[in-house]
Amino acid sequence: MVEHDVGRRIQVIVEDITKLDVDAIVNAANESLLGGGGVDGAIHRAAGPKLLEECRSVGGCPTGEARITKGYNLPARFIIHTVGPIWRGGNAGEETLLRSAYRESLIMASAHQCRTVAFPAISTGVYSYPKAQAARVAVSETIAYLQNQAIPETVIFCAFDETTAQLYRDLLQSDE
Ligand code: AR6
Repeated sequence: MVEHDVGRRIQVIVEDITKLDVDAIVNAANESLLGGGGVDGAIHRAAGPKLLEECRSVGGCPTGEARITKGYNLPARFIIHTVGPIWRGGNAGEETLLRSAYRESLIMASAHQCRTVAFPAISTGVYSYPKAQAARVAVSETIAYLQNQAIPETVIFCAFDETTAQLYRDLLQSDE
């Protein structure tokens, strides 16, 4: 299926991602999948201790890949855990790895029939990826994916601050 008007399938919000009642939220995790700070810490706190138990049994996730667990106490049914790259100046394959993190998360969402999936701004916190460059990767990779896939129907970019949300909005507008 080729869908040309994918803009209508992408939303931008400013919200705590743990509050969203969607099929899947994406977690910006680390390779251990055993929790951490930032959005990862917030997701583990909100989902409850059974999430850590399931994550232990998953056995980690290489950078650029994705794994899926249940959502436990979250409104979201699934958590897709992905690992973005640590920013090392831009010449260490960071963009390729960040693209892969978005693409692999979307593939996981499709495989589990997730109609609505929400992404945080992967790698832009503790991992220091420049926010504008990360937003460009997130938007372009998501558009490319949705052009060839009917599921997920809707992708939400869930920013934690207004500045990040505006980066997404500007990119989506200039795409129209
Ligand atoms: N809802 C939505 N976005 C959030 C939330 C939230 N509740 N909390 C933070 N953000 P980060 P990374 C935003 O640091 O850079 C962890 O320790 C935040 O403003 O969470 O990929 C992991 O275990 C930022 O824009 O993830 C890894 O070790 C974005 O989420 C490491 O951090 C991502 O920031 C991963 O670092």
